[in-house]
Amino acid sequence: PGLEPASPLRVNQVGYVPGLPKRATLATGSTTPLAWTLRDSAGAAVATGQTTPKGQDAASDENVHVIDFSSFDRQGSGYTLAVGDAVSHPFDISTTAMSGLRYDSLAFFYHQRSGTPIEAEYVGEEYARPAGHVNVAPNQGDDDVPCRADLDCGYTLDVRGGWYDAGDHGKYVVNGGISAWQLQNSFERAALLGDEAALGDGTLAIPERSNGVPDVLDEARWEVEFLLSMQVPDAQPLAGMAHHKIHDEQWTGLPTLPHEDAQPRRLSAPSTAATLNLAAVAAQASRLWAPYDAEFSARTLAAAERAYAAAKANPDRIADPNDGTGGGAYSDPTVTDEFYWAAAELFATTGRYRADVTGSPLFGGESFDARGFDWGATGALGDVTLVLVPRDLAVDAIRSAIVSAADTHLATMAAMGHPAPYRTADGGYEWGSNGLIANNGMVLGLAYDLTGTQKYREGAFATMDYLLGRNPVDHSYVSGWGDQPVRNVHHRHWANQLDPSLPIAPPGALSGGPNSALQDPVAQRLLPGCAPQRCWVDHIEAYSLNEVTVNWNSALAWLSNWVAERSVP
Ligand code: 9MR
Repeated sequence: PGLEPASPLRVNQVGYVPGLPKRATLATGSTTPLAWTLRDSAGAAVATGQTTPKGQDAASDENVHVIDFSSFDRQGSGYTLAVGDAVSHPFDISTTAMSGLRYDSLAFFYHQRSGTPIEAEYVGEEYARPAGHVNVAPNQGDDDVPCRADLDCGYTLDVRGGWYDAGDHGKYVVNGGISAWQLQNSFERAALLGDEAALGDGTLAIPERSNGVPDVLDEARWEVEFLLSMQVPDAQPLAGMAHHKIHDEQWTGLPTLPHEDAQPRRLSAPSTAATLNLAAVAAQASRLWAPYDAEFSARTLAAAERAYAAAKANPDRIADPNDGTGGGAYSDPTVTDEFYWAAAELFATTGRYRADVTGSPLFGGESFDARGFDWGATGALGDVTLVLVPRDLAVDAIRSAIVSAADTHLATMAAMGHPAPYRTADGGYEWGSNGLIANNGMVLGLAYDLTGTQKYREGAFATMDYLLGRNPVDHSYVSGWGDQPVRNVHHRHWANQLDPSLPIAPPGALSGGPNSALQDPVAQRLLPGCAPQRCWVDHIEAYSLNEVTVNWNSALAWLSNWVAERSVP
């Protein structure tokens, strides 16, 4: 598994869009231009040209050429490119090639729901499963969860619901929070600048699909309700803070479906980062839910304000970086960014908290850099909200920062054989590189939203090209999408590689992607010495480079919604 032959000729295996650049990459020993042919599904040559040699490419450690067939715009499916003996995977040229991806990538979140049965009616028989962690043996249930023994907090919490983070069954406030934020932001952006109806009621296969509320908000609410439940009750020390996470005492093996998990589950200590994350996401939920559910809108705002005040009173409670047994640590030593993000969301919702926004050292677009944002770097999320939501605040510097970050990403991409908007200082790729890439694709998309300048639109689509197959491992990193998609993601249910009676990943799940630090034994065994963009294998046990998580899928969902909308200029 994972060692499928990689074609030296790499394309977006899903499709290209008329009027936009159409580029592929060829790895070859040749240093002079080569002839390429584009064929239609019947095998007839429909366009020809010459490759452009780009020389040695550091990210892939290959000598590469670019094939540019941008001028060919005839819509169709089953196109292939060929150079000599090298043939690409088939692909479409169509304004709707990638349209359905937003719904598959959002479906991921329903699959990950905890505390509820996953019904065949929404996911098909193959992916249906009983409710997890509802106190039915061997589960102990998330309805009455105590703190870790070393905390002795003296109360239990009912923290049913939420999404499982990833291939494991942990629920982590900082990561679930940013993911809910990104789904909510996708809707908010569409409502303010684009096509809100595309994410409206009836667009997703979920139980709430005809309740009069946009489905993407319903899906995010499944997590927001969980976040609220993680708050320390009144009259307790640290009231209003949020517990950092809840997960199993020990790691479980693969496969283990949620309802089969027999491990005791425990709350970790409250943290400042988790508390501010809750404040930010609940404040954002409050303004988005105002037209649909006044009670929930008020409840989320009250929780957000309570959390924000508690974080101010407890500004340096950092989650234990070594607490990685039975669940991920998700420790974040710097919370300046979380303070800024929470203040920005509270300001956008209420008009108050202005001084906390403008007084932050991050105000003015200081959060944008070449790496981008993730669960530990959240300042940019506040900036995105401040530029989108109309308020009486000068945001020119933030807009400029977004646009100049997009320029940095375009410059990075221009120098790469397989362009991706992500670079680390030492040229390596880190755990979750595909999530960072998709988030920087979001920055490119926003730069286009703000300026209308084509190069940013092209950059966002090129980001999708990389994720969907124009990469050195010749795979689409999105399950079910493309001719050679990832299948064996690290997941305790989608474990077909280990148990043929279980399914592979359902369509729309994004693999974590190349990780040159090789942080698991399978990666270390199979990939020694790999070039950064080649440090990937489609193996279920390679968790440091082939896991799925809510935060990477929320980035994919945001970008695929944007791409679907912007496929027509
Ligand atoms: O996405 C997280 C990544 O940034 C960290 O480097 C890595 C190691 O701490 O953990 C990743 O998150 C994992 C989490 O700890 C547990 N659930 C699965 C997550 C994705 O692999």
